[in-house]
Amino acid sequence: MAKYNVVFVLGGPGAGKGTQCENIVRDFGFVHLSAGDLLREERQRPGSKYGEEIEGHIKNGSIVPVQITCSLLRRAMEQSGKDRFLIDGFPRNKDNLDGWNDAMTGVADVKMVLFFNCSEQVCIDRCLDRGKTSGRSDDNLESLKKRIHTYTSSTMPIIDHYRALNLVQEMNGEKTPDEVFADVKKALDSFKL
Ligand code: UP5
Ligand code: MG
Repeated sequence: MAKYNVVFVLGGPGAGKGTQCENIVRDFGFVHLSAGDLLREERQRPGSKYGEEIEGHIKNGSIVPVQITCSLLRRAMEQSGKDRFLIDGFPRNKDNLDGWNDAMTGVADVKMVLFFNCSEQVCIDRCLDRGKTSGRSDDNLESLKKRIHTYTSSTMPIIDHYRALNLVQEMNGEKTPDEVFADVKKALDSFKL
C-alpha cells in the first residue's frame, strides 16, 4: 500500500480550487498543497535557482517543468508528517502527469480528482476582480487569456484521462461557495479514503 493518499483538485483559473480546499481542510482534515502557492514561495526564496524561470511561466500562464513542481510537492508531503493530501492545481499537462507517475507510483495513490467546472467568462471575471487586491502577477487580462488557453489545451486532457479511470467528481463551480461545498461534501462522503 502506498504511503500517501491524494486527491487532485483541478479546474480553470479562479474556478474556486483554493476556496474549496480551505473548506475541505476544515471539515475533512486533509493537508492542502497548492502547487501554485509552492511555486510562488519558491520564486521568492532567496537563493532559489528557479525564481526567474518560475515567474516567466506564471506570467505567461505556461507550465513549470514537472521536476521542479513535483519535488516541491514531494518535499511538502514528507515534511508535513501527514498522509492525506489535497493537491491543488496539479497535474496540469502530460509532462506533469508523466513526471508524477514516474516519481510517485507506489509512493502516493490518487484516490479522486475533484473538478470544478466553471465557464471561461466567470473564471476571467473572478480573477480580474481578485487582481484588484491579490498582487498576483498573473491576475491581469493578458496573462488570463494565456492561462485559459493552457487550461483548455493542456489541462482538460488530463481531466479526461482521469475521467476514463473513473476518478473524477465534477462540480458546478459557478454556484455560490456554500453550494459548491455542499456538493464537495457529498463527493467526499461517498468516497471513504
Ligand atoms: N471565488 C471562489 N469561489 C467562488 C464562488 N463559488 N463564487 C464566487 N466567487 C468565488 O478563487 C478565485 C476568486 O474567486 C477568489 O477571489 C474567490 O474568492 C472567488 P480561488 O479559490 O482562488 O480559485 P482557484 O481555482 O484557486 O484560482 P487560481 O487563480 O489559484 O487558479 P490557477 O489554477 O490559475 O492558479 P495556480 O495558483 O494554481 O497556478 C498559477 C500558475 O502557476 C499557473 O498558471 C502556472 O503558470 C503555474 N503552475 C505550474 O506551472 N504548475 C503547477 O502545477 C501549478 C501552477
Ligand atoms: Mg488557487
